[in-house]
Amino acid sequence: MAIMRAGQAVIETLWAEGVDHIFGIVGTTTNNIVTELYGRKDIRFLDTRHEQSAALMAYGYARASGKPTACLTTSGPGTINLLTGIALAYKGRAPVVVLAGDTPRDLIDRDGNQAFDLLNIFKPVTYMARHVHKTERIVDTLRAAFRAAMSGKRGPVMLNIPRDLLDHQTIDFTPHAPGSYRPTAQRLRGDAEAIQRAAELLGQAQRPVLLAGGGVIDSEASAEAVQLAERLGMALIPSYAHNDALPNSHPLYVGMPGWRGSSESHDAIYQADVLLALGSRLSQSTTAWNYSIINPGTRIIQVDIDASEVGRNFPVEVGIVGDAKAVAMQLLDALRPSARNEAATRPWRDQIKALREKRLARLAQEAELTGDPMLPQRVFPELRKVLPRDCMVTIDAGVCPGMGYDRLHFELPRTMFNYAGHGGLGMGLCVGLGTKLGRPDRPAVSLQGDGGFMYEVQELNTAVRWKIPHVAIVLNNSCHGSEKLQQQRFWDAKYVGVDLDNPRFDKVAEAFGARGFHVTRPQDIADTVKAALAADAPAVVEIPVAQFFPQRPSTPGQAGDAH
Ligand SMILES: Cc1ncc(C[n+]2csc(CCOP(=O)(O)OP(=O)(O)O)c2C)c(N)n1
Ligand SMILES: [Mg+2]
Repeated sequence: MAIMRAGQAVIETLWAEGVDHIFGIVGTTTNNIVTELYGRKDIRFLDTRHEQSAALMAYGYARASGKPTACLTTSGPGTINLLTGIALAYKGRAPVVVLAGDTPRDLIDRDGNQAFDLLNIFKPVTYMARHVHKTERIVDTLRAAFRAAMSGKRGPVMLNIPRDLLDHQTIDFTPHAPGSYRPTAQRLRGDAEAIQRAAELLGQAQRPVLLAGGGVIDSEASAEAVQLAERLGMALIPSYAHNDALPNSHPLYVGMPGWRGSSESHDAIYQADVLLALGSRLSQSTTAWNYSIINPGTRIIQVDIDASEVGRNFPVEVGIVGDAKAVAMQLLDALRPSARNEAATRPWRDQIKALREKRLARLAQEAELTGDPMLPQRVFPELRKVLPRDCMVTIDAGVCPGMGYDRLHFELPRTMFNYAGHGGLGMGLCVGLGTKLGRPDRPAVSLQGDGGFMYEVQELNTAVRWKIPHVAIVLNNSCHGSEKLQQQRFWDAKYVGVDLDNPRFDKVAEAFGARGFHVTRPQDIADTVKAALAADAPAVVEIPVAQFFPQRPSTPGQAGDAH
């Protein structure tokens, strides 16, 4: 036990959780915490130029590192500005702890300056939103917040702390390791009987598919997923935007399904007699929530850490509540006696191989595309050449960045990041910067359109001040392309609100003190991106691309057709 300033106790509690970055912007209500970081190197206040950016960076940090992180913002608008990024953390299951400094208690509920009902604003996008009422309760409420953020399905939480509880107050602080107030070993095993039934079903399957969801990434189950697939001859398919759950170079890997996914993966899923959805909620983006991708005759085994997701979107043959890795290991054990031999799985393995090769050939053909400005598809064969194996890639909303879902290859978990069913345009740059802070040992790029890039362009200043080596690749078609294409196809080309007039992004980067690159020829993309990565500094690579191109027919009501 030690008597210390209340703000210092907050920092020590965060530090015990391994938090080494706190994202935000200062305000009078939070100086009582932020000044405690004076002179500290082990835990830093990463000051952004907008609170939305702070929340987006925290999201990228938490997803890339697998660790919890924190935002610190002032009362009213300072905290409200976090909302979009916290909503992303909610959808993307990222443990971000929001500390909101509030007005003093005797000013609350009197319509005072910067006073809002923040709890009710944040409740729908957090797992826990709470007021602290007493100085002595700050530390245990903060520990409860970490418990909510880190247990089971992970996600953001929010604490509202009236400033008078912290200003020049002291606390009798006792340090505790996180394991003493929340479960830190979370290997929830599946029910033994359900595992047995699942193993029997898989053991007899003729055309099994393993659909690896976000739970495979969170529980680090990629190796077990691959072992299962190899044992049974299953097609390896990630759920939407979780391509990094599986090594894409594996011979059983087909491709990603869903709205921006590969038709070959749809072929494999539709043919499946048994689908093992491992750590997947069978989301709208992955499955369209109809039987256009999943065959009504397919028998589904669904594994999820959250019981409320099991059987929620599709009827299941076997539902298993459990940690993806633990359940995959149980299945491997249970399968041992009944595993099918190589010869029995050969015909399906051959089909998987053919589908895989078809997709790779389709993608390779795009290297032949011509046009000036180049078609956005033409960028991707070049990116595949140059992005390092461990490179973290953040994909923003927009039609051109979205081409990356099918076209980029991923090998390692926690290398692919996106808007995670939140759908917010403009997250690319800041989430990308956050990933680099969370995993400084890996290269980081973001992929965005001109529309998305301008949402958060001021954070180039943060990247320069904090020396964050990150490459923002901007596919510039001078329009909100995704919407322009919609207006062209479905609204008689009545263009409203879609055409953009941009500055040169490489020049903008230079004005901020970052490195700027501008590439117009496909053959120069690889070298330029390589140079930008080698610069070891914040960099922007602008690539002008065409507005229009032939599109795949889309079915009304297909997955993700809202944007
Ligand atoms: C916050 C938010 N506002 C608006 C949208 C709708 N929206 C989706 S994509 C898009 C255009 C994106 O333009 P750009 O970033 O240039 O990418 P492009 O489609 O041109 O490749 C818009 C406006 C959205 N998804 N999120
Ligand atoms: Mg655009």
